[in-house]
Amino acid sequence: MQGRFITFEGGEGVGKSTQIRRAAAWLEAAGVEVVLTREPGGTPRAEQLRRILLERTDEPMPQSCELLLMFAARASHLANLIEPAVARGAWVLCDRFTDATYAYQGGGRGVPTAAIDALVRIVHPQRQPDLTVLLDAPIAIGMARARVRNGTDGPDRFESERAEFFERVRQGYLQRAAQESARFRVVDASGELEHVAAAIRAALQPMLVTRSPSR
Ligand code: Z5A
Repeated sequence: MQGRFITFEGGEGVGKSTQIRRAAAWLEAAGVEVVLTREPGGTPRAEQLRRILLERTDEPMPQSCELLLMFAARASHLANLIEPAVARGAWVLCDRFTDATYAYQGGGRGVPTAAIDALVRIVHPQRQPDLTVLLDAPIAIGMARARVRNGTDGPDRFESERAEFFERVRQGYLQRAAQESARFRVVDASGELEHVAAAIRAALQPMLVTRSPSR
């Protein structure tokens, strides 16, 4: 089978992790080899970098440090997990990828798009997702869901940001989706879990129909 690289994106607590697991189970039931992964993270080294990126410490993290660590984790993830899996014909479902950098570091923090473009040219000039599912909902919904999920665990470094930050992130994602509309499917994530899952299956279905055996 032809390998695929499918990314799931969206703001804080919107339901990506929940929905990506459901999508994986649905594709596996259809006979697809699925590799489920996430960013930042996905391999031992990239997970170490994730811990550094998310932990709250007294040492402020400069924007450039955050940006470069995201791409350092991504480089390791691509080389050691994503590329080999796609090459052997698996469908890689990834919870966040470079669109998150454009939305969070670009839209949220104000890093110039040209700087992110430059790192894309270094780290994955040839690799783009085949499909990106953007789960979109008003930020109040995602933040409320994240609060319920976190329970007594405190927020991580990103979750501690203010509402205006997440609004800029949301707009950053919607702008990316408008610019690259052939690759994106924007799914309204504000509804019930099963409703959202059905919309995601509808977005994936055409790829399942057109998948071709590899030689
Ligand atoms: N980040 C970045 O800045 N730049 C980058 O390049 C990358 C990442 C790759 C970690 O990501 C942080 O890294 C992230 C951006 C930054 N920070 N933030 N914010 P993450 O993906 O691990 O963190 P996250 O955004 O907080 O996502 P999450 O914790 O994985 O949330 P989620 O996956 O979108 O939601 P969930 O865990 O599936 O669902 C949350 C709760 O809502 C849970 O209890 C569900 O049962 C419930 N839920 C889900 N769907 C529904 C519906 N439809 N109705 C009701 N309840 C629901």
